[in-house]
Parts: sequence; C-alpha cells; structure tokens
Amino acid sequence: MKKFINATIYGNPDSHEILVENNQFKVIGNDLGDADEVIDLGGRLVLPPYVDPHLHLDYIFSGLGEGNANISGTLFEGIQRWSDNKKTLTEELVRERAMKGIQKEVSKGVQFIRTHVDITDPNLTGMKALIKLREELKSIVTLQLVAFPQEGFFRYKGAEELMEKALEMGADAAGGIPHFEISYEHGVESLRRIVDLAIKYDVMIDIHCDENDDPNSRFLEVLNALVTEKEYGEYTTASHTTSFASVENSYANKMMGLFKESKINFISCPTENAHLQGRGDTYPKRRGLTRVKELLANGNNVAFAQDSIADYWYPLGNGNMMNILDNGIHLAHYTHIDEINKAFDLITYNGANIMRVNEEYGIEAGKPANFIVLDATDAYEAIRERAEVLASVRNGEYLFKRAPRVNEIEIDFLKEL
Ligand code: 17E
Ligand code: FE2
Repeated sequence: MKKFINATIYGNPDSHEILVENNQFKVIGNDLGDADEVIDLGGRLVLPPYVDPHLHLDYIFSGLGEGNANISGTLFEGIQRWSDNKKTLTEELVRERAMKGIQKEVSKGVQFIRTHVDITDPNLTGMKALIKLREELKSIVTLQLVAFPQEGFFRYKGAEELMEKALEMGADAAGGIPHFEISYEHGVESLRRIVDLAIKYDVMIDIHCDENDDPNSRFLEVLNALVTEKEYGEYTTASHTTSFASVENSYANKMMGLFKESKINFISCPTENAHLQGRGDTYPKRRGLTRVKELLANGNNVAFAQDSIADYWYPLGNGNMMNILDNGIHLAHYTHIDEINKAFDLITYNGANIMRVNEEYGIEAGKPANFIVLDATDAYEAIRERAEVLASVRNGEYLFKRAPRVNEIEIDFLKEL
C-alpha cells in the first residue's frame, strides 16, 4: 500500500491524501493511516493524466528533413505532400515514428491518446502498425484508433472498402473529411455512409469537419443532424470545425440549440489550426479555433488536442499539453479567472469523455491509480507558470518521476523563487 500525502487534488479541495493498493485508488481523503510507503507531494497539484484526443501518429515526424516543408502552410498542401510520400511507407517506419511520438507525449504526462490513422492506403500500413502498438503499449498508454480517410472517402478510390476493413480489424472509431470531397453532395453522402458504418460496427465517430475558413461550410450541421437522428451524438466528435468561427452569429445561435440536443463533442487543435487557418486572410487574420468558449457555455463537451508533431502540416509541436492549453485558452479568450481555474478540464476530463474512458479515468476510489503531479500548488499557478509534470503514475507505478528544476548558480535575489 502506498500513501501520497500533501496533495492538492484538482476538483477535490477537501482531500489531501491518496491511498493506492493493488494498482487502484483505494481511498481519497485525509488522515488515512499507515502505509508501506509514504510519498510527500509537498502541496503539489495532482491531476488525472493528460489526454490527447486527436493526434496523427502515422505521419508524426514525417515533415522532418530537407524539402519536406509545407510552403503555403495550408491543409491542402499537407495532404498533397503526404500523398506523394506515403507510397513508400512501411510498417516498421510507422512503428518507429509513432513510438517516438508516444514517448514524447508520455514523457510529458499524457496517458490517453486518440490517433487518426490514414486508411486511404491499399495496404493499411499505418493501421496494421498501430493496432500492434495499441496492444503492446497498453500498460503505458491507452491508444484509440480512428479509421481516417485522409484523401477522401469518395475522392480516394476504394476508401469505403478500406474503412470497412479497418473497422473489421478493430479500429475504435470511424473518421471522415467531408470538406475534402469533390462536392458538397459528396461530402454529405460520405457522412451518411460513415455514420452508418460506425453504427454497424458499434464504434465511435470522429470527423475532421469543416477544417477551413469558409463561412458557408456546412458539414458540421449535416453531421450533427445525422447523429441526432440516430441518437449517436454522445459517441460523436466533430474535430477542428474551424469554419464555425466564421459563420453568422444568428446561424451559430441556431446551431447551438441543435448541439445542445445532440450532445455532440468537439475537439479544437489550437496550435495546429492557428498555424493552418487564416492563410487566405490578409488582415484581420482568423485564429483557427472553433467557438470553444461558447460551446462550453452551451454545455457541449470540448477538448483541446495536439493534432500534429513535425509532419507535413505543422513543423512544431512536442506533445506538451500545457503548451496546447496555454495557446488554446488565449486564442479562445478562456481567460477569466473562473475559466482558468477549470481550464485543465480541456486537456483531462473532456478528452476522456470523448474517448469514453470515464470508467477508468479520474481520481476516485476503485479506479486505476493513474495520475500526474505538477510543479505548482494550484491550477491557476500551474497554468500561469506553465508548470512541468514532475511525475506520471499508471496503475500505481511511476512511468517517470523527476526532480523540480534547480539552478546550479544563482544570486541571492533569486533564492526565494
Ligand atoms: N490531416 C488533416 O486533414 N488535417 C490536419 N490538421 C492534419 C492532418 C494534421
Ligand atoms: Fe487532424
């Protein structure tokens, strides 16, 4: 039995001790009595692990190297560059890159990742590699795989059959990219078929939806309508929806009512889309975020995600969810103190809701003892200081633990910091 004392538990201000037994949380409370090992957290903030609910692991780090830069900085150039380069892909290469990406994220406190895997590939190379990794790494990280038709459900010949094959192989969700199909009608029909496939295979839905700046892009409306009719909103996520920031307020208000009914989820990728969107703008330049603050106020679940690390779409990224959160709350104006105090939800609980892993997620008795410790004593300080993750615990065991930073040399003036 292990006891963690002097913890500041996010969302549970009255309890400061955590008792762990047999890989599970046994009790959360105070004065919990004896244990074999007592770990003093010194008042530091304890959170459930970071969740990255939208990451492309099959092409992670593909953009490194000379000649790989996306010159226009647009989504379309990224898709073209990937298309040109993926023909030589091997399972070994996907595995190697994905492993490196997962290591990056886990080393920064992430334990849950949903990854989109391109299935517009006759060999389903990425899917084969990632299905193996999902099993192999499950004691370290929970991976969910979305069967994602990057080059279009109709636009890529045979994508429908490949998607079905990937779902038979065990993908956890069906993806789509309606704004990339060759017409509005094709986009709508792709959504119909994807929703039907998801229901047939009893998997979740996560669509790259309206990832553009077109105020008339309407696939979010269509997706929402389809899953409303099937009562599938809670199993459905609309990723990106950047165009929704450009629509008329009167239209947005109408849609908010419909989203409330469907309970559809949203994922915003603040750094990725700040980079990709607004490329056709001079000034003012759009920010690339959907209506995060308003959707949250509407009662819809919204999570932030990394999306890319050094691939054909985005040259930066390192799997640090604090960086994503910091950028996201700034771009979304989610910066009132009351919002900052609950902003960790966007990279923890909200992503876990999307992945529907609630039964194994959260600092509660009976759940697997998964948590992280930050180098700060409350949520506000942690976000303001962009606090580092000092420890990540999974099933009661450390994935890592590191000492807080110390200066080797400092003047007296800095000693109090
Ligand atoms: N593919 C896509 O369609 N959109 C993105 N943002 C990335 C890949 C990274
Ligand atoms: Fe994406």
